[in-house]
Amino acid sequence: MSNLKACIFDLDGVIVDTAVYHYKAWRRLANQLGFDFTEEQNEELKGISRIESLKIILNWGAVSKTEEEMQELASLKNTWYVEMITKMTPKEILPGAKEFLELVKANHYLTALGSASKNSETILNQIGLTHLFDALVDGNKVTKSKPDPEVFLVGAAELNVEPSACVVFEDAIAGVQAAKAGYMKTVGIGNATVLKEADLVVPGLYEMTIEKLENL
Ligand code: B16
Ligand code: MG
Repeated sequence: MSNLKACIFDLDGVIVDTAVYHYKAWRRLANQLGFDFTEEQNEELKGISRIESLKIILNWGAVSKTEEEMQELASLKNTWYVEMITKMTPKEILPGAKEFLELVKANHYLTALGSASKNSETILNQIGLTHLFDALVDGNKVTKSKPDPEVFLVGAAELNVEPSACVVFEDAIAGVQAAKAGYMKTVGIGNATVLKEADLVVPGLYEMTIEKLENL
């Protein structure tokens, strides 16, 4: 018998793919500053907070800005990003995500969101999944970025569950490391070679079952 009581889900890359919108908005900003970056580079920004992402991008363009200018640029990018995510629909839920959330809830597991995004509530409302979460923890509630475990530890605390009774679903290396640092089980969503530190890797939540969960 497994002692797992709760499932904590990352948002971008696990429930929805907002990376495409982040990329469009960051690229628009970079272009305005006179440089460009590739979709491959964009991979490095997954799971990284808004301001940390901006610092990495400015570094790619060899552009230097003051703290105040960086806050303005991050906020400009966010305006463009929000314009796109407020048009999202339930059709954008990744395959199997809604079904797996419903399955774990039907099997009496608690659920939490553990995302770096400050826009997670907007996204969950747009795709109609808010009701499937017992706790929502995102970039508005924590100060330390993944791979720090804070976002997941706050999730466990809000659910009133020991970290060792939680499993985290993550698509980013930094997210898997954060879960490990919090002494939680981890299921990597994506490529097994990239996410080799996870206890189990599946290509998407459509491949997850209660049996796999109990065998972790
Ligand atoms: P925001 P996750 C992360 O979401 C994204 O992967 C990352 O690219 C983004 O910079 C971060 O959220 C912050 O997002 O600008 O909306 O606050 O994967 O942790 O759900
Ligand atoms: Mg992610």
